[in-house]
Amino acid sequence: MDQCMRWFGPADPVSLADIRQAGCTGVVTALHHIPNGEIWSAEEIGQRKKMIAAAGLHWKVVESVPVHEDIRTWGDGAQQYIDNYGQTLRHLAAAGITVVTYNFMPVLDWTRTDLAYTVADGSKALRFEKAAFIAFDLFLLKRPGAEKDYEPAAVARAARRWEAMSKEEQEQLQRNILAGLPGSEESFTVDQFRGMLEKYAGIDASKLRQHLICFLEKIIPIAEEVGVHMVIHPDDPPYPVLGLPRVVSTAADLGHLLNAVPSPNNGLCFCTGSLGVRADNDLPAMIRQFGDHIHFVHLRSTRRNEWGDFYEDNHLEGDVDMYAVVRELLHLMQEKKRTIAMRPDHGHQMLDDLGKKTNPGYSAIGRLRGLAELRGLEHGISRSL
Ligand code: CS2
Ligand code: MN
Repeated sequence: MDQCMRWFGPADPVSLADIRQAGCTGVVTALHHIPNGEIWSAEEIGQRKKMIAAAGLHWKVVESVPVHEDIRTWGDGAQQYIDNYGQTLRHLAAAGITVVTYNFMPVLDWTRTDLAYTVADGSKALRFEKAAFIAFDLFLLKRPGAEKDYEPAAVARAARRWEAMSKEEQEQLQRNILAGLPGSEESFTVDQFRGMLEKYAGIDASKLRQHLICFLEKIIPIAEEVGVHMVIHPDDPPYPVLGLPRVVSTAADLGHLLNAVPSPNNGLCFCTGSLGVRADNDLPAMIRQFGDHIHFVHLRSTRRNEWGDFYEDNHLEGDVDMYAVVRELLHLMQEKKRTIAMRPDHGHQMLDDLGKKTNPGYSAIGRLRGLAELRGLEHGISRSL
């Protein structure tokens, strides 16, 4: 696989030189300074590309060209934002950047309740705790009708959890959920967030899916014309949250999306960390089923418990069978004679990074550990194939 790391641009505390020393040949990045919905100009793309090349690296994948909320809700600006999106794809393709990641999660991108969960070895991981999340929904957001979404026992646990939290912990929980994690393009106050939820009032899963398909029907022909692979990142976590529908969570979802707009350019970003949260997602089987559409891979593992909580485990531990996943990917690449860009998706904050201000999930050393382990695994498997 093509070893990459995500880089958040010049303001990232992890430098391009760090990424190169980690053993990467490429970076995954985006023009985060351009407001969501605006066209990425050829000049801006060219400048960024040059900066990366000067560090001895390649810009392999864009993650992400964000999809504006007006496209997801099919609001007034949808057509204009789609036109802009198409123009950005043309500019990227002209610069030779041909894998473009996006997601279709309403309002919130990836979501966690705890950004510094201490694991047994003392490093810090990201965690999603169901009781805390439900408590946020019921007692902080006070979303109308929210109780109906949960079992009575889960509501009772959430109430106990909320009572036990200090005011500061409650505020921290709100920030963790609404302030936006690295890579998500938006952050909200509680009031703004309530306003966003209202925009989704009439949008259920089938409506959202329809909007995704309409978007792809307009964008995929352009992607085909200019030679770009559009790759969708799955929902994280892979189920509806806060009453918002999610349509990229399961094998059935992926199958539906690929069948609705059949094209080799309608592709997937296979994120094992997101999909692996569900026990009913058989990851190696999904790679066999959808392999031709996989053009970018995020490797990460989570560990779930009986309550539906999960935390991000070491890359080779947890619920994802990373050996089986990597073996399946190697089979795919060998059979099709192609290589796929891969990045370790997140890592623990550890060692020297514990004393530094880092982007949650995106500190250097934890990802370096993940990458090193994954490379070793790949090397071992490929030698024995
Ligand atoms: C996250 C997301 O799980 C992840 O990979 O870092 O920000 C992800 O990059 C976006 O949802 C992709 O559009
Ligand atoms: Mn991911």
